[in-house]
Amino acid sequence: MQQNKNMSPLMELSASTLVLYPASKPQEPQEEKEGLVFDSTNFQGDMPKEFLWPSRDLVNTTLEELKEPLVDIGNMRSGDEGAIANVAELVRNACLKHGFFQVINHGVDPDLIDAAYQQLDSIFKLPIARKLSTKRKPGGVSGYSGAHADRYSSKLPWKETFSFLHSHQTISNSQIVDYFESVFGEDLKHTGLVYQKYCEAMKELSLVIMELLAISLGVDRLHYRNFFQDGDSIMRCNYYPPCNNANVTLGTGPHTDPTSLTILHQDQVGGLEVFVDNKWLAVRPRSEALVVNIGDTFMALSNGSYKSCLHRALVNKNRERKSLVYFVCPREDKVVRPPENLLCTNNEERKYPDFTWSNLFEFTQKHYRADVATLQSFIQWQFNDNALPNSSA
Ligand SMILES: O=C(O)CCC(=O)C(=O)O
Repeated sequence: MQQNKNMSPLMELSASTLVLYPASKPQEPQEEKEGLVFDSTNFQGDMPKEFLWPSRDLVNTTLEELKEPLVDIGNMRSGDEGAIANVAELVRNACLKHGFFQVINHGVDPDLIDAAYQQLDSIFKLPIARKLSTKRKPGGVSGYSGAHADRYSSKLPWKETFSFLHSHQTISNSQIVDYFESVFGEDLKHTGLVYQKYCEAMKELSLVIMELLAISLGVDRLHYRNFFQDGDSIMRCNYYPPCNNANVTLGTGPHTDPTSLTILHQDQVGGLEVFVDNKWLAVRPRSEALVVNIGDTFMALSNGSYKSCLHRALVNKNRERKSLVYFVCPREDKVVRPPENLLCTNNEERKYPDFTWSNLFEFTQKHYRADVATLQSFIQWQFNDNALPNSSA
């Protein structure tokens, strides 16, 4: 892959983050592992070594909360340009610093959010064999994963996940219902229907957030909306069982999201934390709000000015925890590059070369466990001529 002559050397990570979190090296694709089956009720005695995390990752939360802005996104519907400029400024400041904010008045029906939580039980309370029959294939997006034990053999996250694709291009309004029926049969058709509606609502909201991000960056208001209009997003349901040894493990280890934008709802248990100013800060659960954060791909689309920040999720000794996560992604073959007028207005050099989401996704699924340096490692790996054959524009 040729380096763009207008591009500066790879962006530096902040020194303090690097000290705590050195990047790992890209690996050859791993064979699918059999081995451990995650049934949390069997692991409440001595913690199996696979779930132990190094002390640097377990560094205690400071009990301080992140001071992320609460953004009234209802203003985007009001047409009040002054109010829109004010919320865009809040978003800009948060994204320049750590990339996290919460949105309120988002227009997603609270009953739909409740229903999405209820349906989590329909999946995760199934017998283990039934869940394993829908197991995510190596390198794939959709299906069940128990502690990612089929991919990794150490630092396993204390959680179960169920993920599925939400393609924005598909005209059919039953793609998720169809997926649920195909893996679970008729029983979970209603569950599929709930997530179908939930994903449609997330897609609509994400496009409004894209407009707000464009305004906040001073680029054409529709630029990112148009870019993501035909995206291939991913929905993930996270279930964190209670854990007797909550102090030696993590529900989700420290990572940045390789995707573009994440829209998350967490239940009232709490546990999401963000690494800012060299400390772990808690994101306060707010039932009426959705947590939004910038991922690596949007960081590239903003030419590095908006931050994709390290975060993790703790587990709880006594209470199960659930979260609903919608990862907004571009269409897989779209070329990721910042808008020209962003570069011209700021007279900036390119911080990252062109890439496609499909290549970055494949890198994270086959060669690299997402951490603080995923994007830098991916770009280095592409420079070393490991571009995958489908990297067409
Ligand atoms: O459950 C949470 O609060 C965080 C989940 C997360 O970061 C992820 O699924 O990538």
